Amino acid sequence: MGEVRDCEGYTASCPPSTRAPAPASVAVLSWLTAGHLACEPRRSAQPSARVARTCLARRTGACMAIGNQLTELVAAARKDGWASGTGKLEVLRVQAQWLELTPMASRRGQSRVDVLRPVDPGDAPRRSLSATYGSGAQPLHTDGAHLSSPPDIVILSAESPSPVPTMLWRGDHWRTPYEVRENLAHGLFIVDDGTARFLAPAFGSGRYRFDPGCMRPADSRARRAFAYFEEALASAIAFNWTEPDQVLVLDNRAVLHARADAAATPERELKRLMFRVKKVERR
Ligand SMILES: O=C(O)CCC(=O)C(=O)O
Ligand SMILES: [Fe+2]
Repeated sequence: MGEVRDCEGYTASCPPSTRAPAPASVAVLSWLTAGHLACEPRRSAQPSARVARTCLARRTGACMAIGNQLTELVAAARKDGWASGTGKLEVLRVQAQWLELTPMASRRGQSRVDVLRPVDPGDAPRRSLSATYGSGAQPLHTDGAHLSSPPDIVILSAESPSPVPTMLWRGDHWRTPYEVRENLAHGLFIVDDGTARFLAPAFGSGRYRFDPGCMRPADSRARRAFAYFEEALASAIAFNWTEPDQVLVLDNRAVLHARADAAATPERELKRLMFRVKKVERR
């Protein structure tokens, strides 16, 4: 039996007491769900009207809310900063099509699935973190900071467990001391992706933007903001990649992340998807 969620939000791999009747068209959808979807307690009684509306049931005649797992992960990440689960990236990628998420590439002309591996500085793209830090520990950063409109949601996934954690730090800008907020909101950085340059603060339009690979301080407030994020690493929380097919969904507006030192694990590999939320609510 594949692990397919039906419109009630259950997966077929749930314990029998919570298992929904097997849907009629599991085979039709098996390519979508060729992997393990986490069996979590159902949080909402009904999937959103949108999911129900866009349910593939319309085409297959069965009632399946394929947007459900990603809907829950994204909603949790937007509330808590991050959320994790288990599943195949290809499945989430398909599910994203049913949500208000626009996929984007980190650099023009690149695939929308990034493969993140430890690389030596000489092999890394210009202005990337790897160009400066190689396979060593990365500093806290947001993804896509070189873009005028960075991704809102980042999904990281690891097919295999890794002993190297991803460090997570969630900022709470409006509870941050006033002087620090001033540095973050008014210190200006030069953002330089190697082709274009522009000035931007580390916090603006309700989101963080920070990446020492492509941003350097242009004034003293930005230098203090830089130091603030360097110190924040000490209070970051380790997310451990302990199981196959783990996924980590990040609110890239509110959370900075960093890979710990991966020099001893050249085989470490994460895949990444990035999205803009079509309707970003104001914070
Ligand atoms: O490998 C990781 O844990 C994260 C890597 C990362 O954040 C990046 O390359 O931008
Ligand atoms: Fe990153």
